[in-house]
Amino acid sequence: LRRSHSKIGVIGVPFDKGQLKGGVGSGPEAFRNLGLIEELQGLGCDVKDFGDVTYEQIEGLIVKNMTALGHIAACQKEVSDSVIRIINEGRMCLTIGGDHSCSIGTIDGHVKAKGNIALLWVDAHADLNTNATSPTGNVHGMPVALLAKELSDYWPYLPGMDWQQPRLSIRNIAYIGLRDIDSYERLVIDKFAITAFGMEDIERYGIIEVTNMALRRIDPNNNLPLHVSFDIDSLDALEAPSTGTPVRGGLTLREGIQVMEESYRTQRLSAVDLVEVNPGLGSPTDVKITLEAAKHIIRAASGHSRRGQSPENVLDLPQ
Ligand code: Z70
Ligand code: MN
Ligand code: MN
Repeated sequence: LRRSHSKIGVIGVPFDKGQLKGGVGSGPEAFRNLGLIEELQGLGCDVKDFGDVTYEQIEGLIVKNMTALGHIAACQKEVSDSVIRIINEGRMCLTIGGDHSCSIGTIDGHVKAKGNIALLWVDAHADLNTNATSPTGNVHGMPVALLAKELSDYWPYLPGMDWQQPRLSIRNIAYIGLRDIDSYERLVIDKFAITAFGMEDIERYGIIEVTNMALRRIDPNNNLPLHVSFDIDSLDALEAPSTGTPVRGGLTLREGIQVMEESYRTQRLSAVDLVEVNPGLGSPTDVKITLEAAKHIIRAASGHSRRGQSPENVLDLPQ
């Protein structure tokens, strides 16, 4: 019944300043070299490549325990503007990172274009630190805290970030795949009762049930545009080794695909981020495995079904 004729707009965000390891900025190039755009077109999608986001850093933005804010502020503003443009063209926005600070921009743009949205954050990490709780000062560990309305009082004024306001309620955010959570992140999850499914919940209920429980919680009326922010380190380190902070005991690729298939089934999947693939880490085989895993996730997000698909407008095989 469903055909993979998604209208998709792709942006690359070759951004690595949200954490300290080089290489994650070459994610977009690696996916393009792998033929990602052509592959999605081959699935029957109407794909428009909006190219890679560029920016000029703002000098002199200093905030305590927040590394490279001048890069974050400038780049994520551009990302947000690109996402608005793509969504307003009626396309699902696929963002290829880059580290996870890219989602500051993608979610900001998505909310500005569509109003309220539901957000699935698929990650080993909660990315829920403020600059006051972060053990590292790395902004890729902070995007959810920047986006959440309930946490706005816990931030100082952030110069350069006036375009970015906390626009999402915690009620519309759910986690899947958590297994490496800082102590203050745990406190915030408990204090605000954030919907958070860790690996133990996936063990108990299975990934399909977990995904649907998460979707029901963040969008009880089944009417919100859905944003899936997929950190490749949600997958087990054996499935996706080329990432900055691999964590064992994670999702299988099959479970990751299933999250995306269930998300696509809502018919409201409106934006997807695929972040934290670092082609500079690990052996060539590690890189290949990681890129291929990510490609399967993206294919599922684009409507590809593992059941396969018979040819269009054809009822019989040729004689
Ligand atoms: C830690 C922090 C993080 C990804 C590591 C780590 C966050 N909680 N996110 N790798 N993708 O620095 O805040
Ligand atoms: Mn992350
Ligand atoms: Mn992560």
